Amino acid sequence: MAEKKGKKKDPKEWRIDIDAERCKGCGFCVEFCPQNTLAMSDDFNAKGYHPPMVANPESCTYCDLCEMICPEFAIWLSSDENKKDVHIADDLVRLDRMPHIWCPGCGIGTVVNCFVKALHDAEIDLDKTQIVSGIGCTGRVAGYMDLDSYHTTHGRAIPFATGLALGAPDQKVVVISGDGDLTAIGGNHFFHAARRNTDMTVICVNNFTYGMTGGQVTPTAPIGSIAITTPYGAFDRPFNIPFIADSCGANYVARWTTFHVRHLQNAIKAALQTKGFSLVEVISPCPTLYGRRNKIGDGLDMMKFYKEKSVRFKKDQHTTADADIGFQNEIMVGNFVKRERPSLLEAMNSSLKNKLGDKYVQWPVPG
Ligand SMILES: Cc1ncc(C[n+]2csc(CCOP(=O)(O)OP(=O)(O)O)c2C)c(N)n1
Ligand code: SF4
Ligand code: SF4
Ligand SMILES: [Mg+2]
Repeated sequence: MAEKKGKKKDPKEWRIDIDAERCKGCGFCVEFCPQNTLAMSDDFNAKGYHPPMVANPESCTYCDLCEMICPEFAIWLSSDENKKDVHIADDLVRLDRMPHIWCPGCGIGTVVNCFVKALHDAEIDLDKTQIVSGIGCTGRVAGYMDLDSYHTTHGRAIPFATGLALGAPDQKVVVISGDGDLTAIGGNHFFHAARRNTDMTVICVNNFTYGMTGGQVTPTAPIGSIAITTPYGAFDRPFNIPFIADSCGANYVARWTTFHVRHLQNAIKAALQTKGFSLVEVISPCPTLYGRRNKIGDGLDMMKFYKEKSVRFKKDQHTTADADIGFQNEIMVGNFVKRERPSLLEAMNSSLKNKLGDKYVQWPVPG
């Protein structure tokens, strides 16, 4: 049974388990533990990283933030009494395929944790949930999920998902892919899925770069960003993804960073529970190709940067047009839009019913 939020768990029952060999030493768990329970150990694992250790067990409130933030699925809370002795991602992620391909300090694994938690929270039928990715480092997510999943072609995750959403409206369709995949080669599909309000949740992992192919500039890279293709700094106006989704009429739009694991989990849950098109953008570190070149630093430095630079969206003061991201500048985060525009199938049904009357057989719409 799920623990109540904020309720301190009994330390006699709970403990922190660490798979030291899975750890890539990013330091997220140690840095962001609100109780300073963890410390990096002096030991090395077989890969040469320092894993964390439980330095101060009495201080732990068993909040599970370390479990959520660890991109390697290497630390989790266990309890014999509550029959929990596995990682939160154990039932939906193929942990037998770990270590994954993502670099130390990459945020994609953290997004997967938030996604898994949200899938459980949303209480959707996981046997009727379809995960679609394009190509890229983020595109690998589909292959690591232990659900019906599709690793499609670059830029074509949304059209593939559109086919699923129209042909099998009883399924919950989720796209998880990168900023290059969804807004460069796949940008056209993104606009139209949002405009038509096609029933799908899109999670866009925005690391401002083409990670998988060596760090070329993407349409979201802030002006001034150094990439292998913009050695003197990007000069094209970048896309503001929430603004685009909002302008196209998406029913749900949010942006968080990988530092904001709880907000991200809740935003993905809300997106999954929204009919029509929902979009969650996640600003996520690519330390290897963006952080290093742009002198922000490693994954941990990038997470601290997000913590320091994030500003909250306020409905009475801001619109999504204010959510542009400037180079090394503030990042506006929040749940920006919730509206109830008819979905594509609802609009089609009502339009054709209107014209054709009883001759028209209603297409099933997601319940
Ligand atoms: C049609 C096509 N064009 C180009 C590529 C090469 N390619 C593979 S992944 C990728 C970019 C990935 O960037 P993004 O979607 O941002 O994902 P990330 O790796 O950053 O997570 C590119 C250009 C390809 N596989 N197919
Ligand atoms: S967050 Fe995970 S990978 Fe990073 S130091 Fe902690 S256990 Fe290791
Ligand atoms: S290249 Fe960047 S996006 Fe790809 S796994 Fe490494 S850190 Fe992550
Ligand atoms: Mg990218």
